[in-house]
Amino acid sequence: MNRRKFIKNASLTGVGLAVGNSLVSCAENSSDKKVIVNIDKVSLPLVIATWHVKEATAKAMEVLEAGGNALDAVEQGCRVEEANEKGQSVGKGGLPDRDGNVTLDACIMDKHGNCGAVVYLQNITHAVSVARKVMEDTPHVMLAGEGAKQFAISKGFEPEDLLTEASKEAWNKWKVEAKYKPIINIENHDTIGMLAIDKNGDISGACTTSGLAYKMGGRVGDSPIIGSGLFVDNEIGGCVATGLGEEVVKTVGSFLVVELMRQGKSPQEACEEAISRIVNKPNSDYKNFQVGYIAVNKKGETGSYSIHQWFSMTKFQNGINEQIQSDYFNKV
Ligand code: SD4
Repeated sequence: MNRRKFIKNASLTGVGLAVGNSLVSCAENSSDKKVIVNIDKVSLPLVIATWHVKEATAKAMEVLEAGGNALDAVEQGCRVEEANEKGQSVGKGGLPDRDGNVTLDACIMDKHGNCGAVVYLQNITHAVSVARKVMEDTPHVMLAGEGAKQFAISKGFEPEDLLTEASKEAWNKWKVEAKYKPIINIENHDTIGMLAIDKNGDISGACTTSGLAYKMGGRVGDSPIIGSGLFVDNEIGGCVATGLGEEVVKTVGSFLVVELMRQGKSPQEACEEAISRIVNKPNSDYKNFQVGYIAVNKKGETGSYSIHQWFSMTKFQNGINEQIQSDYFNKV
């Protein structure tokens, strides 16, 4: 059975094991026979993340190299950007909503398909860690607003003011015109979405953001919605999204990418197809917004694609931590 068949066979269940330079996956097929899948040339562990976030991927790789699992790696990696006050789209220092409140969305998903999320979380920097606590310490998947904040405090998270002087100043400038319009993001840093495969071949992912700058109070994007901003299936691969969350939610983007990989598409082909679903809608307004996807499959192949230029992925594998410019749809 070759690798493609392995990915295509939705009935397979199994685990991957990194052996030297190859991944051996033991799985059971529908006739309950044990099959051994040799996946050539995969080099584990590996980490990918949206945008230019080398410090975050370096932190995740440090966890993985020390034998840590992919779940710890993505959480620790995302925390680097949440704590970075200069990043104005995530965690502390995130740009506020139009009323001046910084509200965070985050989620996390593990190799078993367990997941946790927080939406409209205020005053807690490490939203991704609160999401993990929701996953591990509650019978729920998602907590919102004040309930999420009180839960975080009960778990020992310290409340703090997330609106930095720089973000307050940017908000004050925005208020002069107060235009409510999504802006195509061509910055080199944004929402962080991260996927990792650990030495055992297991995949986890996380996503954390302050969402659209100057959004309506109460607005929640794709980033904390399992299947939209993030999806992981440990048999197949994972995907995370960035950009205008409303458009990602409408196409359940990350789930779509993983399902396309299940059907045999490479991560690159799957990301391209998911973008084509958005831009080829009748009357799509895609010229006015950005969406980007990154994906990894069980084989350790990666892909990224966006509607517009300037999206990038950071990838750490084989000792190389590099920023890779994404290919994109709108070339005219
Ligand atoms: C959202 N997807 O809240 C996030 C924001 C983002 O690039 O990724 N911006 O819609």
